[in-house]
Amino acid sequence: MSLLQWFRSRSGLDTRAAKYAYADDPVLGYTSARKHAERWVNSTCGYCSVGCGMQLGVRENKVVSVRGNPHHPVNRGKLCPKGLAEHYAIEAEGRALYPLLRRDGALTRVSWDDALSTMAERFRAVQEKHGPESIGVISTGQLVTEEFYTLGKLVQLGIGTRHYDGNTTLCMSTAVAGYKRSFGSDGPPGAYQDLELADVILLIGANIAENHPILCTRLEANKSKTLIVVDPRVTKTAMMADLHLPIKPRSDLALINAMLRVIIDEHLYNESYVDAHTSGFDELRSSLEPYTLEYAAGITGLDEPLIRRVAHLCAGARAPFIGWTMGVNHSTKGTETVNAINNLALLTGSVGRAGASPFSITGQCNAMGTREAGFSSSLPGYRKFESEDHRNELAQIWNIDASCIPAARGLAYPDIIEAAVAGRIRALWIIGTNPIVSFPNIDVLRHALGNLDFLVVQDGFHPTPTTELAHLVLPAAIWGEKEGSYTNSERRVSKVNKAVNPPAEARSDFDIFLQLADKLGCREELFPQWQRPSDAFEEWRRVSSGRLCDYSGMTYDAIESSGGIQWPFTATSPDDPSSTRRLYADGHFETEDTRARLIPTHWAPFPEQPSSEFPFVLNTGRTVEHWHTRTKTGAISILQQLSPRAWLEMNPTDAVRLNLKPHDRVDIVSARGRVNRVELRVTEIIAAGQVFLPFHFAETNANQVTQSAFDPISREPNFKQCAVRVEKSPTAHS
Ligand SMILES: Nc1nc2c(c(=O)[nH]1)N[C@H]1C(S)=C(S)[C@@H](COP(=O)(O)OP(=O)(O)OC[C@H]3O[C@@H](n4cnc5c(=O)[nH]c(N)nc54)[C@H](O)[C@@H]3O)O[C@H]1N2
Ligand SMILES: Nc1nc2c(c(=O)[nH]1)N[C@H]1C(S)=C(S)[C@@H](COP(=O)(O)OP(=O)(O)OC[C@H]3O[C@@H](n4cnc5c(=O)[nH]c(N)nc54)[C@H](O)[C@@H]3O)O[C@H]1N2
Ligand code: SF4
Ligand SMILES: [Mo]
Repeated sequence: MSLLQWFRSRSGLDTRAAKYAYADDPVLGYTSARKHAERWVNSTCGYCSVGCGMQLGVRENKVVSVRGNPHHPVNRGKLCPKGLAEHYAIEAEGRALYPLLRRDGALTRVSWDDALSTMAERFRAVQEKHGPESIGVISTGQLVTEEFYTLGKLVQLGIGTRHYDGNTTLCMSTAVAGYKRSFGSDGPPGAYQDLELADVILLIGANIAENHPILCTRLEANKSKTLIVVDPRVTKTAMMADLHLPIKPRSDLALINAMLRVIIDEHLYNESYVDAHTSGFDELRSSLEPYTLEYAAGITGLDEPLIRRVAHLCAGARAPFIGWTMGVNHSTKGTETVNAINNLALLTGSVGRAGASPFSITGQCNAMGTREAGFSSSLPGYRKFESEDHRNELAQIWNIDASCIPAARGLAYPDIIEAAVAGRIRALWIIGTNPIVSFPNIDVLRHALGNLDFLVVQDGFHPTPTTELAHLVLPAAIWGEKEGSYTNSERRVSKVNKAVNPPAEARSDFDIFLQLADKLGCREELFPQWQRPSDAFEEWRRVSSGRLCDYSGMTYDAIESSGGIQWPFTATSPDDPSSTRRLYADGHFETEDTRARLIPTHWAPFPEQPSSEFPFVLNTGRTVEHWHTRTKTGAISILQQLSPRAWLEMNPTDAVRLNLKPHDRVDIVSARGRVNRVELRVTEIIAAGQVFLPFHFAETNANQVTQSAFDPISREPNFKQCAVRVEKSPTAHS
């Protein structure tokens, strides 16, 4: 489908009318000869983790169009609306063009040399005064793997602080923690093909129709599946389901535990698999004692026979696929819920078989890359900080003393922010994330950033709500302007290529990292003779060799020619590079005894229950047209026109009670703050007692009201529930 056809399907205009209506539009003015490409550059989409292969059409050093790569194994030529419009981000207004240093209160243009010398001097001065660990670094899931690998070494070994984390802790850290506890290592075991091969697909808190649209086409292709969607809202994905379970917020753990109990009590589990490949069955069984159908029905709001039916469907399936995303991860009970999902997969012997997998659908284009290579929550190659052997291995490859490598991970993202509030973190470097929109309970973050001696923000756009607060802004090249690789949700490594030069003085993150290393005097030791991302890739291949995420058999050429290669892929991997690979197919896991762990988990009510003062549960999330904090999609006119402002979904019964009408402007108020003048949508998509607000819009920022509550294991925020009231906005301003 072309972007124009897609727009027509949303706008109700026929193609000719749409073309006419937008003939003068700089984005939709399609027929212009300027849009005919002179050459096409293969690359991978830079938005979501599906990892679609695409080709960028270049004319006169501008990217004038994009199209799906018909030979790419992920998307076979298809792209979603964001992908189809991605090239507009490159030329969008608001790109960061020059390094800017705050002088007398104002951000002032400086040379790169000045910018990076100042950064190195200020960081060293802060460290001298307050200790080496008074520096924090927060990165992203949106750089290329080569950049993550370089940044990790630079931060941990060059700057010398452990307090390094990323926006992935707002996103995937729960899945990571859950996989590590159950299977002994991070790494989603399955493959996208499983969506086509499964006979039962259970999606929990994952709205893939909006957020992973091209993955959704695989669901549609599978005509013989039973699709079960667990989501408190009737999302577009729920509308596709055979069974939608409109579960009460954060009651998933009670649902899954009751299913596990049915499966054990009725002896529906795969006894030989459990005996041969798991540990902890007896403890799991006794922990499930309270989870009768009656108890779970009371907590979840679902009927007892329905819960039993879903348990039978999963246990009786030939190949059950269990996928989840933020409806699970964004919770103080997130890690435990992931463990319960893994328990379900293990009891039915459904890990790493064709069609069967407990599969965390990741979010950002390269959240996986930072997990593999990043050196923040693990040592590179999923190695453990605590393991002396692992530290020794790395020290040998890097030719450094093992004592330089930290033996415990540093603070996680929310704890770095708390340390900044407390004055223990004095300088912060933020790369490729926009926390003033995306971090929960934003006033705490504002306070933290206001406390710092020095704040560096490295972004492709300026001004953003976060760059505006910086002492130093470093302008970065973005997707389309740099080279490297991304890993998608199914562990497929795909090539990212440069089509055009970055604007003005913007530089790739890779170049910025190496030049800062120069200023810090550690370039030769850490990055000997490195010039290009391929130098980092070559070292990373060696570092990953022998690990679960083994890249040793990959080369840039092989990745390019096959469209993408799933790890593990060694030099002796016998099969075709583009073929499908799964983890743990032999039932051997990454634990010490090779058995997967069945882990007891316990449901508890979510923090901040509704009260008479704040009677609604606020749910927050996404829409298909926008990407996160909208630095990119907000500047793309077609996407912005389709979804120009935030809205609040409210059930008709609540709207009647509050005397509110569709399109009224409402304020959303929590114990922490207020979001003003959001358009009301009265809709049965949302259940009574709950409201939903997208978090994309800085001007009506959902995180003004969300809470500082974090999963004790993964440190991920509880973004999906907090207590609010809804008031009609004062008419004086309308
Ligand atoms: N268009 C678009 N696509 C994106 C992104 C984007 O910004 N825009 N971002 C990417 C990223 S980084 C991510 S992480 C993914 C996120 O992808 P998703 O996780 O699909 O996105 P969300 O809308 O945050 O949340 C998913 C669903 O969780 C449900 N939910 C809320 N509370 C509960 C609960 O208690 N239980 C259950 N079972 N469900 C609940 C919500 O109602 C929502 O429908 O999307 C990726 N793709
Ligand atoms: N209430 C609520 N809050 C949420 C969520 C929710 O569901 N509800 N979801 C959470 C989740 S899952 C996520 S992943 C986060 C996302 O939150 P953020 O990471 O803050 O969102 P982005 O808008 O993707 O920010 C990426 C930034 O990097 C810049 N950028 C893009 N490409 C490059 C590059 O190549 N180099 C550099 N240096 N910069 C670049 C962009 O301009 C942008 O400013 O939000 C979280 N916050
Ligand atoms: S589904 Fe994701 S990766 Fe594919 S085109 Fe859309 S945003 Fe890009
Ligand atoms: Mo995310």
